[in-house]
Amino acid sequence: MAKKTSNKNSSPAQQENDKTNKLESFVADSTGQFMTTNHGVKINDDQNSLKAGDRGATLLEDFILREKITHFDHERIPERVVHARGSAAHGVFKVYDDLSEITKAAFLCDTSIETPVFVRFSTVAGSRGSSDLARDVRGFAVKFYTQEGNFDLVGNNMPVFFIQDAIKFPDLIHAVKPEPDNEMPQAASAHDTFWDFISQLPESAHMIMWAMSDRALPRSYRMMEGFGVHTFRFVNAQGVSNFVKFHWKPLLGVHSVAWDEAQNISGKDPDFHRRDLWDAIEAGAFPEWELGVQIVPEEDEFKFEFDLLDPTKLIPEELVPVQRVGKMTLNRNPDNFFSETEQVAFHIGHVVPGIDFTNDPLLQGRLFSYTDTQLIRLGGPNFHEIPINRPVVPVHNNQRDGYMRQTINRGKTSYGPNAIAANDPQQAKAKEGGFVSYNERIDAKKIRARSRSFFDHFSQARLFFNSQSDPEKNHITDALSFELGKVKAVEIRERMLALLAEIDKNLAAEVAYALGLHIPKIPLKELNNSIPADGDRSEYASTNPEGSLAKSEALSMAGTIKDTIQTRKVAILAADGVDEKSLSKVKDALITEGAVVHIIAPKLGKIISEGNVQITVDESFLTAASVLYDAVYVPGGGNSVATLEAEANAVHFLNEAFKHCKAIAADEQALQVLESTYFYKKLPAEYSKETVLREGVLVSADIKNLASTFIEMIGMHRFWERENPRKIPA
Ligand code: HDD
Repeated sequence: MAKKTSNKNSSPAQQENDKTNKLESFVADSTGQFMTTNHGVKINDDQNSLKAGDRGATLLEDFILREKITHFDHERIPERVVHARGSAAHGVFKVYDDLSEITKAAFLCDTSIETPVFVRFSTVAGSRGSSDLARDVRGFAVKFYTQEGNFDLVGNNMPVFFIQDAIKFPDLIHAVKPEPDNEMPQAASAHDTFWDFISQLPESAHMIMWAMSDRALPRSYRMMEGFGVHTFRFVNAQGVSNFVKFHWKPLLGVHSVAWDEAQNISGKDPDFHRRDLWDAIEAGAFPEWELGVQIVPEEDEFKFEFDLLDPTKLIPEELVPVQRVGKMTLNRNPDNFFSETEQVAFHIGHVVPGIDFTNDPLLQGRLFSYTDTQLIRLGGPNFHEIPINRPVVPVHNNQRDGYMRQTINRGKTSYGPNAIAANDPQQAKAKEGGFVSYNERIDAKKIRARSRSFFDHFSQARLFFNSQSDPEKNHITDALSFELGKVKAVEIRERMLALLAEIDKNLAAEVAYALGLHIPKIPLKELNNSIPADGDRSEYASTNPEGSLAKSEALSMAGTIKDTIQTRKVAILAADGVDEKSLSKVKDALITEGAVVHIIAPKLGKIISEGNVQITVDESFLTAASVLYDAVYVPGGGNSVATLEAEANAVHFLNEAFKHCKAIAADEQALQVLESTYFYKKLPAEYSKETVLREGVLVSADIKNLASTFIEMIGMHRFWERENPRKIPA
């Protein structure tokens, strides 16, 4: 007999809130249920179609077959034109203090309100099935289900953008997407059309620095910053407006992987970021970010060297500090990828009273694009009725009909004014929560143009580059050398070199060296080909002022949070005959600090320790790869060490971990395994704690101290400094 079961997953990671409770009425769980048709008729045979005789033709009458195949034939919807590849989670947001002085948005004014959120992270260029580890910008879109309606903060993990005007967005995306004749390459900007476009668009210089930096290769979605990019407005109850830039600051710090590693992960586990987010939430290690705001009073609009409306500029934190005003915690995985993650519809125009727009021309164009794209993607104007998109407050919009309408609106009137229904639904006064647009004064001629205040294309690109640590700078040089190295047309490479020379002569020279080219001298006015037909080239020339700020610490990842190993993945390499104490002491210490530890052995099943203890193996060398871990430990035990030393996969594991600058530790008894690697002889002869913390390789007989130093090392994430001086083949 079919039995009714609760459709709530019993995992401790499941957390309820207003939104998830509302979603519950749409959830179906087939546990213990009979199979039915779409119309509720119980199905007796789902294995065979209805035929005229045993071997006969299938009958048109078979409604069960027809219904099943028809639904299957219609299962796909268009993927997002950008940000197609993504993953999402539910959570909550809470403000720390009452912000009513600067905004009347209720969810930011009351510290007792817990606002449900749904957050989707994504890459931009790749299609739905592409690798998580592409070198790309990451989307960071947050839907706040507030008591005043939905507010969507649709941002990226980089604070600026490639273009200044939305009219160039289709060009940018056409250039970066696979080339139209052969649909190659997938999820990669390293091809001619992208750099052809970029090389003629100096306004992209700043964003290119970010996109070529380690920010484009996050270790985890949980270790990325997020940015609203545009300057928005906060408006308080008195109608006073302040400009605001939104930030998300991850509590695990901002960390990345190496490019070679990213390429390997794309093969070993293309779902790496998706899995990482899912696993952390399932394990109860809930990802957290603080919401930050930079506030600029209206009267300071023109006090900066750049235009606040220009989306290729950030406000350095040295000029306007980021105030941390609240915390977001992701605490529940979706029940169904398609229904939630795929069907969620974000829109920069979803704002609530207290939050408003500015005239940033990129923002203004986005205000059109997002609804428009949902119409084609989700199939009609009722996409707001899809469960994940519904606000937690009632909707009374006087709209009717359209494909897939779900709401059954009662009554005769869907217009206003109406007398029949006493003008219901009523308009809300501002004090009743009605949205009133900010009363910005506009006094201007209609003109198709770019403001001169948008023409400094290089000073912040240089500020970003100069703010990077040496390893970060090297990574930018390598990334550009790789990307432009994949470009076939020499003139595109040369134009890029000229652009790079405007940012930093050394950077341009190093990339030129890698490309075997010289930097051409192209005057600033020749660099920009993004000019109207009647435009005068000189008038569209970029400016390149020095910029008064030499460096901004916040732009580098070097100074990020490095004192936690929460959720870091550590591999312990072992075989039969391992010293169980050496293994367990380190393993337990790591787990106590919140790390995830896997024992990797030549084969799956159990290994037997020196002292005859059975130890469960998590992965074999066949299924695991060093690129999927943050650190490696090799415990002692004579036979285990001898096996690992002779096991090419174990030695490769260590070599690769070293190449990618990860923390490596070994019990002194396991020294000979390390001696079989390429890197061991490259380490400095004199070794001290300082050397360990610089080089990230530790060998010790004192397991207790080894464990605590190893934890310190893993917290540092990567030892980028050793990357170039100690290059090894792996
Ligand atoms: Fe966009 C999706 C972020 C400029 C047009 N965008 C999309 C997503 C993110 C961003 C995170 C994925 C949302 C999700 O997970 O469903 N987009 C940005 C940022 C931009 C930006 C930070 C610049 C500051 N976008 C931008 C412009 C346009 C668009 C200038 C068009 C004129 N974006 C879209 C879109 C998408 C989209 C075509 C595709 C799928 C969707 O909207 O829902 O409308």
